[in-house]
Amino acid sequence: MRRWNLCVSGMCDTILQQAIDSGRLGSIPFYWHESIGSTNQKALEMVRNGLFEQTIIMADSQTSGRGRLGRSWVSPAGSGLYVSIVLWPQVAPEHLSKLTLVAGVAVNRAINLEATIATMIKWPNDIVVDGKKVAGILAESTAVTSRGKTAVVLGIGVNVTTPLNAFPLELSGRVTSLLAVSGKRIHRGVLLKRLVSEIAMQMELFEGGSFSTILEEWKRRDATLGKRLHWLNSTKQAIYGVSLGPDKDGRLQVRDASGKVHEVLSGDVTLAEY
Ligand code: BT5
Repeated sequence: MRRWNLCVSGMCDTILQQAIDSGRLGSIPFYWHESIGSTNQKALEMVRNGLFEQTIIMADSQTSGRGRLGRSWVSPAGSGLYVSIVLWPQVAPEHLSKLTLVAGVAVNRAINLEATIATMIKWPNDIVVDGKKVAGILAESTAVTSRGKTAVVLGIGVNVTTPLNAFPLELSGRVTSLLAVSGKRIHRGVLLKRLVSEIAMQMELFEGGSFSTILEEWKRRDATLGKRLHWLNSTKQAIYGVSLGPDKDGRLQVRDASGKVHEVLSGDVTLAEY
């Protein structure tokens, strides 16, 4: 129990230890890596190599943890949750882009329940507290596999007990951890178990056609509604406006100064003080 910082002051992360030892979290296959490039990369490779069921890949640390748009995810050992969950969503391919929002609600709920802090979601994938990022989501899908199904790898990173001095200087003041905000040392296994059960619940709603119910909850946690922001559109032109929140399909609506409403499909929005 002394490996991978699974015990702190005599309190051990028995859920994580059991998952490591048994190779399962409940009924779901569980793969643990002490150190890995990226759990998402590994999960995608496993799918390409014939994996066909729901699976969890988790690491104590990542050397090339990744975010969206080629960015990186800082993943120091022993303190963060770095996990990829391979899902096989029973939805038409055009709905897959909504999964980031579905996962956002699940991550938000899991954190609220275990850390008892009210997190908000910055479209599309940042979980924030007082404007500081505490968790991020990276959903990546594979081409249709030989079994005719599409896998989605849901990568989730949460700063659980990550010391704030473990982050590079450029992130200082922009990131935080559950410990820093709540004062609670939550075991990663406890958070993971809750996360997996919240994802199962939201996926059931999503696959049952109730995205609107999920979106309602998402909107109650919208960190940018009514705020000024800007982003680069597909022709790299900066568009400035006010966030109207996501539409029924989860695309962000932004109204510019002329009153024109723009639809943000992907990319990044930056909150602006102007
Ligand atoms: C994300 O991307 O927020 C998605 C992060 C997903 C990470 C998980 S960990 C398990 C799985 N395996 C992987 O390889 N990835 C997933 P994005 O919205 O692009 O945000 C990236 C930006 O967040 C960076 O450019 C930094 O500004 C900031 N950042 C990096 N590391 C951070 C951290 N640990 N906590 C908070 N912010 C961070």
